[in-house]
Amino acid sequence: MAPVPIFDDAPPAETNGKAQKYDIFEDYNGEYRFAPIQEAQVSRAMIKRYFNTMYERVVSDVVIVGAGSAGLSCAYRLASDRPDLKITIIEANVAPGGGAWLGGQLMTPMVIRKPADRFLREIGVDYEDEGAFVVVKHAALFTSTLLSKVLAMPNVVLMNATAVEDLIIHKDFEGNQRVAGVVTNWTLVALNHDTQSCMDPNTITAPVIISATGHDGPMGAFSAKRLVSAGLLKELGNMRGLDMNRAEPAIVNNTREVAPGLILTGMELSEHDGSNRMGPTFGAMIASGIKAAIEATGILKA
Ligand code: AHZ
Repeated sequence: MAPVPIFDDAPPAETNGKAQKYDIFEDYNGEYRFAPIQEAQVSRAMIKRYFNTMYERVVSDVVIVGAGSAGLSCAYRLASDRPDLKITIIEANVAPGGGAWLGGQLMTPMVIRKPADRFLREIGVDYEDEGAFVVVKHAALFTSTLLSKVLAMPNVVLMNATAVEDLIIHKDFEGNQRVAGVVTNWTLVALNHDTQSCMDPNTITAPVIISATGHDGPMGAFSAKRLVSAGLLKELGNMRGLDMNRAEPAIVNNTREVAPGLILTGMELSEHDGSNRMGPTFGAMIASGIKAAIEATGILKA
């Protein structure tokens, strides 16, 4: 069988200085013709970029775990303030966005209390003003706009369908422990450790980890729970009942480095601290994400 020629990249647009003529044609009356391609080119185009990115991001400046409303707000602010940082977001789900594709109880409008509405103007999301709070007509408008802005930032990498399944915890000469990175695996692998063996994970080291994995659930509150089993936290506070007026300021004002090298933001913090949940109001997720970005900048400067 004749060998199949394999190109490393797409066919060059120019050959020997002359524009290559492809039989392409953008016509919607039955004559639409694509530039030629080989299946191997498609695979290589993806593999090369994905694994080059993975290779490069093994050492990151900041890892954000979880791309829900808190994680994405954090990524937006941090990447805007510090375009020099390599910010790597790890999201367990195929679809980033966490619970912010709906406003609450499977309903589409999203409520955001003032003054967090300023963030909506910053990212260009329209809303209706109800006085003390604003309403975005569809939560997906907020999430997709924020996600598109975060992904367009050159210093941000998002690896979705990838779960953080452990923390890297180093000990210095004085015996102090510090979170120094995350252990990752493709989520489908992470979910199958009970059925298959030898599926060892990968590592990403970074001086700052920001965990935004939400409240307890199949994977939620991951880092807070790991702090307990690793002996860095005595016990979880466990999220308390719903109280919007207590919950939102508590989450924002308590967003902090809870263990050396690890910042918690969003609802994960309620599990760590034992603070209330707020239900379907998202201002605290935005403001907590922004505060986590400010905290991270402070740690990196110190
Ligand atoms: O898939 C999770 C989701 O997208 C992801 N995640 C969880 N564990 C992970 C792990 N590795 C990687 N081990 C992981 N990713 O983290 C994201 C969390 O998003 P979320 O929307 O659940 O949390 P949030 O804190 O950004 O927003 C919470 C929104 C809530 S819950 C609530 C209430 O229950 O009262 N109220 C609000 C506003």
